[in-house]
Amino acid sequence: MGVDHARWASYLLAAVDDRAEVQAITKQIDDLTIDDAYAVQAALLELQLGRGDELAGAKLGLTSAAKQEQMGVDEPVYGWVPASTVLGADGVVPLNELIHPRCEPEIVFVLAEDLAGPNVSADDVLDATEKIVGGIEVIDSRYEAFSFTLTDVIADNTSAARVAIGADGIAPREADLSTLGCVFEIDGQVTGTATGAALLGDPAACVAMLANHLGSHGQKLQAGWIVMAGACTDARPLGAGTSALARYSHLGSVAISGKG
Ligand code: OOG
Ligand code: MG
Repeated sequence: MGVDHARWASYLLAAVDDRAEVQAITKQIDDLTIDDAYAVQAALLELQLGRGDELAGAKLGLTSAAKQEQMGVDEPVYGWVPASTVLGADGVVPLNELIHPRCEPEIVFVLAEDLAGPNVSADDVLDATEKIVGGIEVIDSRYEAFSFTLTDVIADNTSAARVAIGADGIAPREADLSTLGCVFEIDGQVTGTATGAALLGDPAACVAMLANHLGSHGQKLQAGWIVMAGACTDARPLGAGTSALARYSHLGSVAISGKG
């Protein structure tokens, strides 16, 4: 019998609703393929949209060595950004809505045009981009101990939970993205530094990969969407009173704080 995608989507949505971690899917069944995992992810998104949410964008994850090593998964993953998960300008993250959140710096593309694979290149991405801004993503795996396999994390919409988007930004070719710098600080202490090249050599190439992945599923990135290229440093716990600050060259700074 095949995997029941709708059932696992409900299972993960219940974890979100209950703010309670659940056992990884692959601890319960041993036949979750990558296609199954994306099908669960799609069913989960359908449930969220059915509740009146809208799609604000898409994301990549596990595009840097820092993240792949931290999570023990060595392949990039793709997920969705529901509009309800975009934080307000104050960057306050109410922790009673989340399970065991972590935060990480993100380079974010704001699209001016649709992008549909196949054969989307990094140059095509820059042509279709309105601006590039700094961000901080809050990830919150629905799984016990924030631990998962590749297919588990895909099914769980790549741990997406919240995102803060910076107010400043640059035009697509205003700065070289591979040398764009990021300093990530928790409570005033530097916890990670990276340049854009940490993201598979080029953040725009990551977005191209996502457009090509969606193209192979008959989908596309849409004008007006935000697209996260993946964290360039490892993620850090976001607790009550924690302040996280991502300082970028060219893109300005983004701050969030955990509210207990
Ligand atoms: C998976 C999500 C990864 C990123 O930027 O690498 C991600 C996880 O680490 O829980 O969003
Ligand atoms: Mg991320």
